[in-house]
Amino acid sequence: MNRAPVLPLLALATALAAAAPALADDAATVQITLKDHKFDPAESTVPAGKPIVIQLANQDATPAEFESKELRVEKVVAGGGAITVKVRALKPGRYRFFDDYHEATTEGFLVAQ
Ligand SMILES: [Cu+2]
Repeated sequence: MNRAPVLPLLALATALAAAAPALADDAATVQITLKDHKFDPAESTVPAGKPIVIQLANQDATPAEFESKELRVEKVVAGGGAITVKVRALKPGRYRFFDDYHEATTEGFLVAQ
C-alpha cells in the first residue's frame, strides 16, 4: 500500500520535466534598455496569451527598480546591470511599467495583442 502512490508521482514528475522546456520555448522575449532614465523602446508589442520574459539592461550608472502593478513585478537592477523578469501570460491590453525610483518621468508600456 505504501508504494502505490510512487508510480503516479513518477509519471507526474516525468510529465513535468518533459513540459518544462516546451514552456520555456513558448515564452516571448522582450529586450528593453534603460538609458538617461528612459526606457527604449518605450512601448513594446508582445503576443497575448504567452508568458513573457523581459530582459532589461540598465545603461545608467544609477540603480533602477523595474516595477509594474499591472504586471505584478518589482525588481531592482543595478547601475550598468541587467535583469530578467518573467511575466505571466497576458490578456490583450496595454500594461504600464516604470522605474520606481523615478516614477514621474521613467515609464514604459507592454502592449499585448
Ligand atoms: Cu517599488
